[in-house]
Amino acid sequence: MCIFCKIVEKELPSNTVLENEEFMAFHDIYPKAPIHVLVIPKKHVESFHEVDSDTMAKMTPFIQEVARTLGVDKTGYRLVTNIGSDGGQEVLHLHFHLLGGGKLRWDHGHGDDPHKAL
Ligand code: DGP
Repeated sequence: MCIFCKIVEKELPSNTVLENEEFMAFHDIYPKAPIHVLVIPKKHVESFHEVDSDTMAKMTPFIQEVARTLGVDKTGYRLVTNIGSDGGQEVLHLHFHLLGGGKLRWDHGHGDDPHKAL
């Protein structure tokens, strides 16, 4: 069972923000922003590339509700999902990183050179 499935099953603890029958949102253990929450479907889906459109259609309002719960819906936030090896995905269970709590940097320190992203 993957680490996020264990969180869903409460075999591992998590600092949960919001949960319903199908989705869960909890604070990232290694936050990269003042607010860094992971939003996942409870059923195991490896990544965004495998998710079906019905799940995504239901996940969208859930993520919006998470943003409202965190109080970032008016100020803004960033939603990121890493996919596969080149995308930097470490946990192979679909998750959206919801980042916020202040004005986030976007240049990642590499200015205008796209190759410096590698
Ligand atoms: P990614 O690299 O996109 O697969 O991001 C995985 C994230 O999951 C990373 O930011 C750290 C977080 N993470 C890993 N293990 C745990 C855990 O056991 N609990 C929580 N809350 N977050 C975890």
